[in-house]
Order: sequence, then structure tokens, then C-alpha cells
Amino acid sequence: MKAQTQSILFIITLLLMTIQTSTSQDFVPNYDENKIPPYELPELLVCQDGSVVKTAKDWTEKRRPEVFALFEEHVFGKTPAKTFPLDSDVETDNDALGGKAIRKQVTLYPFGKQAGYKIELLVYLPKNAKAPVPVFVGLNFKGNHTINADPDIRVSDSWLAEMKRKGEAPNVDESRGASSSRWAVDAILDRGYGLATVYYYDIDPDYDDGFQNGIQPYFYPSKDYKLKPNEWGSIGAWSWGLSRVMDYFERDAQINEKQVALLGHSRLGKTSLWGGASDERFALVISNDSGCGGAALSRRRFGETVGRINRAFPHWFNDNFNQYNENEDALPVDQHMLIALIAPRPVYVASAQDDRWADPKGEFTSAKFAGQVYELFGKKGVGVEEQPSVNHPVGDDIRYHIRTGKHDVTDYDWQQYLNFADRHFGK
Ligand code: GTR
Repeated sequence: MKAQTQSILFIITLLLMTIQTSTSQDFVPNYDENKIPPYELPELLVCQDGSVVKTAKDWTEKRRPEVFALFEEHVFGKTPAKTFPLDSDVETDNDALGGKAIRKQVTLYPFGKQAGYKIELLVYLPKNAKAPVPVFVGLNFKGNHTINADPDIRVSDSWLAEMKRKGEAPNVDESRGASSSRWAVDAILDRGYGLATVYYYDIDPDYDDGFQNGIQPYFYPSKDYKLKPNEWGSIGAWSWGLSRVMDYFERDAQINEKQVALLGHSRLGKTSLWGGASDERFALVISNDSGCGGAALSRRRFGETVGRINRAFPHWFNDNFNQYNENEDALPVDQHMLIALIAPRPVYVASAQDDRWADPKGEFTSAKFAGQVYELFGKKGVGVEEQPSVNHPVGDDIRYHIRTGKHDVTDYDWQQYLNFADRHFGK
């Protein structure tokens, strides 16, 4: 009898597992504009008490805090308010990249040196700058040493740990510069900007580990602490790390902390939008191909959807976001409201033609509707009703382009971001 019950239970478990895997594997994205269900976006300019936002002051004092709180509660989660002393060690080389750059390798100790937790920040600054320089900052996917072939970039412990976890040989030499096509270091320096980057695993490793690794455990009394459904996920954690980088910029006399452009690609583009919304010290924000949970409207359900992203990456958002799997119309926000949280600061939303998974049209539409808030500040949005043709950037304080090619960060993207920064930083 007991054996029988056990085998029945075993069969039920197997069945449940099959149902679970098949729902995520069998996901068929919709790529047909004609199959987009009719949807209504939540009102950006109507407060929860029904009053209408008419001025920048109404937005800043009343509606913005509401919208921000909705994103915390339903999408990205609340970041703990707890603060820690930031310590840092800086190693500087004034003659890097063949003499054109200053390279700083900054070890940040976000919980104080005694705690031992480290985030490795790599900074390049143009040499011979006459004043503190504006910088682009962004997290990288594969390790600081992959963004440029510079043989002196340190390899972080979290990269070695990840290689070990994946059972891969840590081939440092081969991976040096492997992602350099995504980081236009020369163009950035030649145009008078600095570049700063952190390997995102240094802040929180990108897999579902119940938040045992990375920074989160430092906020809670024990490892057994179970995050509440409205508490932060990995995107919240990565954003927190970016704010610590900003804390460092405020201490570095060679960096103009008032002119920091925050940039991210894909999941890290979702992070740049949330990081830029959460920390208003970032003067300019760039979302490169951020897609679902980033710039793309969730209600369009084109390409990746809320249900699919939550099943594939259960650790990125908070648990409340699961309530909107296949139930997007119930969301009290949509992603145009996330872009609006950046106002009045300049924001750039970029898409790629072959990146249908990220829903380029949904990214454009979000950027367009966020314009309502920019206008309250006397700023200008994308300035067009319809998505522009490829390689034709549009817009002013909200800028948008769709370029030819795939899901990636290219020199074309960087050229646009540099032009955008020139315009808004008055260079
Ligand atoms: C995909 C994910 C996207 C995007 C992308 C990336 O697998 O579905 O939302 O974030 O990864 O970060 O490259």
C-alpha cells in the first residue's frame, strides 16, 4: 500500500514537472501586429484620488511618488532603505590604452571594508582632461576584462566563481576583449567622456539562488530570510549597485558626477531604467534593446511576455509581478510610466530591427507616451506619432531609434548616445 501511494505520488510529481516545463518551453511568441489584443494603458496623468496632473509640480509631488510606489510594489520590488558605509581602494594607471587614458580599478566595499564584500569597478578617463569629465556607466555581462583587450584589467572573483559553477575552464586570455564590440571605448574617450563598468555578477549573480549570493543577504538578519512578495529582485539589486558606483563618482574629483549617463543593454537596460528611476543623480538614462519589463509595453504581448519572463527568470522582478502572467491588463502600470519616472532628465530608448523578441514597436510606443510627462516640464518627447524608419533617430529629451541588425550594442548605437550626451551635457 505504502509503495503504491509512493509511486502514485511520484507519477503526480512527474506530471506536474512536465506541465511546468512544457508551459515555458512551449511558449510561442506573437509576432503578428494583427493579433495584438485591444488594450487600454493606465492613465499616466490621473492620480489615485482621480485628480488630474496639470503641472510639473503635481507630477513631482503627487503622481510621481505614486507611480514609483506602484513599480516597487508590483514589478521591481522595494529596495531596503538600510545604508552602509562605502569604502574603496583605487589603483590608478595614468598611461593606459597606449597612453590615451587614465585607468582606475576601484574596489568598492559597499558594506564597509570589514565585511569583505567587493564590487570591482573599472573606469577609463580621457587623459589630459581640463575639467572633471562626464561619464557613461553601465553594467557588463561577461566580466570587466571582456570589455577591452587591455591586458591589465583585473579579473573579478565573481567571474572565476561563475566559471566554476558552470564547469567551464576560466580561460582569461581568450575572454579578454571578447565583448569589446559592445563598448566603444576609443570613441567614448575621443569624444571627451569617461567609461565606467562593473560585471553585474559582482552585485548579484544572475541565477535563481533564493538570494543566497550577492548583496541581498547583507540586508537581512539570516540566510533563511524569505523575501516578501513586494521586495526587490535582481534588477533591484543591480540598480542598488549602480547607486554605490554613483556614490563613488561623487568622491572622485576627476569625474563630473552631475553628468553621468547610465546605460544598459537588454536585462541590463531594464536595470538602467529602474536604476535611473530610483536614483535621480543619474543625469541621463539609456535603454538599449531592453524589451519586456524594460521599455516595451507589457500589454502589447508582442514577443516576450510578462508570463514568459517571470517563468524563465523568476529572480529578476519581485514575486508580485507573477500575478500579471497572462494577466497584463490587471497591471496598475505599464512601461511608458517607467520611462516617465526619468523625467525631466533626457532618456534614450533604442531598438533593433531583428530584435522582435524585445518588441521594438512597444518600446517606441512607451517612449512616445512618456512624452506627456516631459511636456509638463517644457521638454520635448519623441516628436512623431509613428515609429520612425530604421536608422533615423527621432526626438529631443526623449530620443528613439531603431537600427538595422540584431539584439546587440553596436558602434551605431554608441554614436547616437554620444551625440545625445553632447547635446544634453552642452559639449
Ligand atoms: C533574454 C530575455 C530578455 C533579455 C535578454 C538579455 O533571454 O528573455 O528579456 O533580457 O535575455 O538580457 O540578453
